[in-house]
Amino acid sequence: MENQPINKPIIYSGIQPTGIITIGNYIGAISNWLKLQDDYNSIYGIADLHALTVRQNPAEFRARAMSFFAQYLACGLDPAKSIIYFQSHVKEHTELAWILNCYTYIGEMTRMTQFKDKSAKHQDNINMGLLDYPVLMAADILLYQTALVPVGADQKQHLEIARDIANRFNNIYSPTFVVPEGYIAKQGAKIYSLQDPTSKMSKSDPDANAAVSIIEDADSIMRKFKRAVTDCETVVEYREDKPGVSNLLTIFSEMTGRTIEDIVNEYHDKGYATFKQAVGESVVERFRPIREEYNRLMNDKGYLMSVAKEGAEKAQRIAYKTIAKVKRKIGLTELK
Ligand code: AQP
Repeated sequence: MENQPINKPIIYSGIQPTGIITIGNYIGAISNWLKLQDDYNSIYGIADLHALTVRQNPAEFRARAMSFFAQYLACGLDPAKSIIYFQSHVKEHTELAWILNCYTYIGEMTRMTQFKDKSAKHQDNINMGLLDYPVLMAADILLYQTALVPVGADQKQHLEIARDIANRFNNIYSPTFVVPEGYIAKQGAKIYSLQDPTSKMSKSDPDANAAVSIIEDADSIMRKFKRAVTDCETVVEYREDKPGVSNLLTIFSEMTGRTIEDIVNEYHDKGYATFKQAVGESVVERFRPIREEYNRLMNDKGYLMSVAKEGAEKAQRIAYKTIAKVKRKIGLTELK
């Protein structure tokens, strides 16, 4: 990234190290990161601080964060082109989040859909972090003067809040933050659960058949696609009243680069069993090299740590400039 022209706009995105990285995360987020990493100065974080909003087993959490980091690299994120790092390694995230808290209203946070959903799911642990999640996300984005945030459709509301906070701060003081735009792809922005095709594929779904990991073994992938919920018709068509089949068509199209129309033409009357088999195979083939590279990388923890260290150092150099500017603007005393 340091070799790239500094005037390239900045991209920021991340995934929380919870559950598994699903094919939904890949299609909705990571595949776009890969497309964009040549044209932008990209920064991709493991959002480990965000993951603390839900109780984690420390040993499993540490292992999962490293596994996610290896999966980022195995997918093709390139440390020579992009900054790839752990959010918790750059202390400016929490520093800016605290400051931005003072420019965010409680009512804005309590109306967030994700807060409502997660509060319902974790009723025994509705902590301040869960409420504050979007402010930390705003801090992640604004810290790097991000122009573009490639995310899935479910993050649109959080992105809007980040824009509101940036505008509010800029209006009170003077232009300080770049106001970020979202990048939400037209197709694949929301991949649905294989068991309930009206709700999104979630990486912490307690039903193991609902989501597929990008490093899952071939047999398990095939089994899940064979069991995918469809409907009681037999025709393969992309229609609103056929959410299961439509979801499988989107996945198939994303895996192969073929248009949905082309796939429908081929599978329209072939029956669901043949269709599901083909979708499963396309997923297995697409992720086979990623899984192999992931296994190789996980045997080289020294390399993974060196990439993480370099990423954190580069990220911090940018973050430090923003936080210094913010502190100056709001009137905190500088140590000279
Ligand atoms: N189903 C999806 N389709 C398309 N994009 C998706 N994203 C998430 N799910 C889909 C995008 O992936 C990025 C990371 O999001 P996240 O870390 O919030 O993961 P998640 O899968 O959305 O997490 P869950 O399901 O809420 O589980 P927990 O609670 O464990 O984190 C984002 O860009 C998101 O839009």
